[in-house]
Amino acid sequence: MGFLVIVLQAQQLEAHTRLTQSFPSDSAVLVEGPGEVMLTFSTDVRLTAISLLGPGGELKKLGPVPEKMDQNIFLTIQEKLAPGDYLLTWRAVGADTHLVSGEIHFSVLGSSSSPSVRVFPEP
Ligand SMILES: [Cu+2]
Repeated sequence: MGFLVIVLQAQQLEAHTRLTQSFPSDSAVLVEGPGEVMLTFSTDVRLTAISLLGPGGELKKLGPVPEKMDQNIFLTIQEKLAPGDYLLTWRAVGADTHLVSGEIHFSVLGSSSSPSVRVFPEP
């Protein structure tokens, strides 16, 4: 494997594909749940996997993964995201056939700005 990688790198002097921009961005705190996910790469990519995990590890439905290679990848989020923490995980094949992957963490705040306080009944 090591030898193969060296040969490919010698022939491929361009930089490897990387994620240059995303919506939501990593560590973003959003007032409302986003309706879409956008990933922008430095070259065309073919997206091979993407998942969005919500609070409690619940998998959220995303729009169809585009089949053709593109530098900008859009997917719709097919349900309203409740307040909480989310993890978007993606994997793609870059134009140089190298695999790239990443994780984006973001949070959705509640529409009410006051923190929710849980009041338990007195024993
Ligand atoms: Cu590469």
